Amino acid sequence: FLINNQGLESGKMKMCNIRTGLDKACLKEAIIDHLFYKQGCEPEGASINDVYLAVSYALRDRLLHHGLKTFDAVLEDEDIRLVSYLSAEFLMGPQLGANLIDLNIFDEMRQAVTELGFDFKLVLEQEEEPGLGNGGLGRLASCYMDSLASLEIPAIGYGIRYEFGIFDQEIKDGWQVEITDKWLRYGNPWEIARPESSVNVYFGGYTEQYSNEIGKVLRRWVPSYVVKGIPYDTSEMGYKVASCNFLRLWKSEAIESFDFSSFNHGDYYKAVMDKIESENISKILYPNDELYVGKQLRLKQQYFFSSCSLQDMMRMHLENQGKPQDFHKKWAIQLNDTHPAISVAELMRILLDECKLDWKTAWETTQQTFSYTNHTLLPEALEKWPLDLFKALLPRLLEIIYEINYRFLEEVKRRFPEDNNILSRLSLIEETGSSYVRMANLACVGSYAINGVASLHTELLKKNILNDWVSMYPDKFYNITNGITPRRFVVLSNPGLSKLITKNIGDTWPQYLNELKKLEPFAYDANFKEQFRQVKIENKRILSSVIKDRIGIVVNPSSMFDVQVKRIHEYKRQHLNVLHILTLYLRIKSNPDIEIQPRTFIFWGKAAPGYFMAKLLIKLINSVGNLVNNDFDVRDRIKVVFFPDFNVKNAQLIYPAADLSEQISTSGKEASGTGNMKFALNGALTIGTLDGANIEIREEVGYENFFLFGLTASQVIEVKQNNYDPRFIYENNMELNAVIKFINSGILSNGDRNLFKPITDNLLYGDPYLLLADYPLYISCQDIVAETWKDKDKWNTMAVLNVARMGKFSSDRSINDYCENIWKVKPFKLKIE
Ligand code: OAK
Repeated sequence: FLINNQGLESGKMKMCNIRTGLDKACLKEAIIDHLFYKQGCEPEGASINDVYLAVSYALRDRLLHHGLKTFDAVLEDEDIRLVSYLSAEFLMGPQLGANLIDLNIFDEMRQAVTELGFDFKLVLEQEEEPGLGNGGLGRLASCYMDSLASLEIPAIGYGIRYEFGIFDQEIKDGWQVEITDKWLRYGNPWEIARPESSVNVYFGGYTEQYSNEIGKVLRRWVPSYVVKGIPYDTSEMGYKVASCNFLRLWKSEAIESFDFSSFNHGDYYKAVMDKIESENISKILYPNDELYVGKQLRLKQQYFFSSCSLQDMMRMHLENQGKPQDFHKKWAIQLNDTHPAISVAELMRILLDECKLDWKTAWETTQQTFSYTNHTLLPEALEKWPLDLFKALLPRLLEIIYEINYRFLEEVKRRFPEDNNILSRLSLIEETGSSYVRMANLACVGSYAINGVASLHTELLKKNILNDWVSMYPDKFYNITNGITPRRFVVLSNPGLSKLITKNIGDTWPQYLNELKKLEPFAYDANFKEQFRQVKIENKRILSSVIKDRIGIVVNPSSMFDVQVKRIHEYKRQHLNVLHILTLYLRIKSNPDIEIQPRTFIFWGKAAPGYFMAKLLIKLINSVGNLVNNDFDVRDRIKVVFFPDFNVKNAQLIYPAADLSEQISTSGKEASGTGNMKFALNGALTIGTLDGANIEIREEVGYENFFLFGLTASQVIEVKQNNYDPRFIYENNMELNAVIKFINSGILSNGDRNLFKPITDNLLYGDPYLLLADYPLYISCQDIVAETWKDKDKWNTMAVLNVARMGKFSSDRSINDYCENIWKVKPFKLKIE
């Protein structure tokens, strides 16, 4: 089949391939065909959803050709090692636009749809995105899938096909309300179910000893129930290349639609309950971001998708005449945090119990298969499963973990005969009163490589939570700084900027993001800067009109858009931003004619449903908005907007429209951040602490093009060790004092002086995230921001330099790092004749 962009040559009749043709005429035919045969309607009677589905099916046909060819070739070739990215979350975002960009037929499709009489923008908006992730970790997984495909690295992403993804957020009376995310309700045209590749996953029961044919004593698992995993595949096309990977997500089902034995015995209820219990496993994504909640269902989810995925990989490997002990030569498995870490024990189970390898061989194979990425420095995010729960659910796995632990601790003893404490710290089992299985330890012992996601993060991991592992395995550690895909986060979401860049430096920058360096001279070119400014203002107008339509607040597109979008979390310090807003507000109140640079403060983000403080913070932001936006004295100079429902679709609107990016976490808490990269790449300037990838962004864009404030990670530790007293700061800083008192004055809360006390008390008595320590530095830095904003020419120069110097943060660079240093895999260039 053909992969080209040739339109019909005028005057010549050319048959078009309705499944693969990429020109406008073929696309039109394909859409009409799908409208008729899939949706059962003629174009005249089609709803916008019919059109969206028909367009998507037409596109899926084209992707499938690439995908099937790729995997036919790579599975058979014994020299090719594939990457398997195991992740409990993939925050994919809308598929249609991204796939059109990858296939390089965005304009052709737009014309085809328009000529058929439909509104292309509405068609794009029709898509309900799969929100199968919470935030950073899940979105990173999807950026990496995009880069793997674009770099032609054969790969499969494995995860869970949650029926309900991350909740939709509504705001009622200033409070967050969670609504079930029914993303599948109108069908998902991108996936293909493959029931013939289903696998069984076992749970419960007990283990026992038995003798095999030659009298060897072995152990086996006698489980008490079984669940079926059905794979659903979504193509993951590379940008302007022929090869195509896929994402394989597992849905859980009961093994029989009815338990007939219970049914025949009259236990109808139990029969139906078993079915429901099995299907519950892939029902819902846990909405907690960096907060571990030890729920049994969550452990079931983790084991379910790990086991399904490993069985699937092993099946493909054996079908292609691979030997079990060579599994690692075919598959490099990346563990996206500890959620799939149970895979280490599961691969051992498969190699020992099913493939009948001896322990030593099985362990060598396992240890050469896995690598592990850590994504957090928060102790409360570290997963450890209560031993009893683990044993009841996965008795054979626990037995294997005990054996791994026994052998490992023997090795530790040999290495550190003098040090008794190191044994208990490195043990896979925690025994502090209650006993737990430590998932990070399992991941560390079972992997040949361990990495953090930004330089500072890796350093802190090595210094603190994984320090003993460094003593044990110094060569296992790597840093791989995160990245983002420029295809989705510039080409698709910021067409104005993309065109401007392409016009000046050519069109290869989305593949080779370092080429943006060629923009540097334009930072001093008045003509270019004027066009750059126009692109930004147009993006701000678009966002302003969306804000007006959705929440009814009118904002001024020429004010500075000061944006903080990310999960709501105390360590991310949305409340520090609020303290600044109230500082400005009180300055205005005490002198209404004071000069204030007009600013629109935009917040966007979800709070975990059980996280009280985060939810109260949302209420605080909305209360401040209510006050400030309607205060006569403010005269629209500052506006505060809390935009509900942060997801990828909305994110694509916001990054291109931001002037100032708030990256203000307490130093040493944010592992990397990736929103910081999306903003800077779209020409926003950053106000930020020396935390996560901010440090590297600042190094790249230049210190003079970054607004830095705050304590460093080591100062944070020092301050805490030296009896930090937030009240002292409160009592000695007049502006801060007034702001805190104002929050509790009742003015923000209909006279209720207690509503926000949990927030202010937390700041005054403890302040674990050091907001008050950083407050004076933050406020002076914000004053510098405002001063700089006055000089628009200077601001634009800084913004252009930010764009020009962000090449390092392409996820292609991150994936190349993984390929070269960790996975040792090479591209496979699919040729399509
Ligand atoms: C979520 C659950 C458990 C552990 C970590 C996370 C998570 O989302 N971490 C985030 O990962 C991103 C991708 O590496 C980082 O950019 C964020 O800093 C980190 O908070």
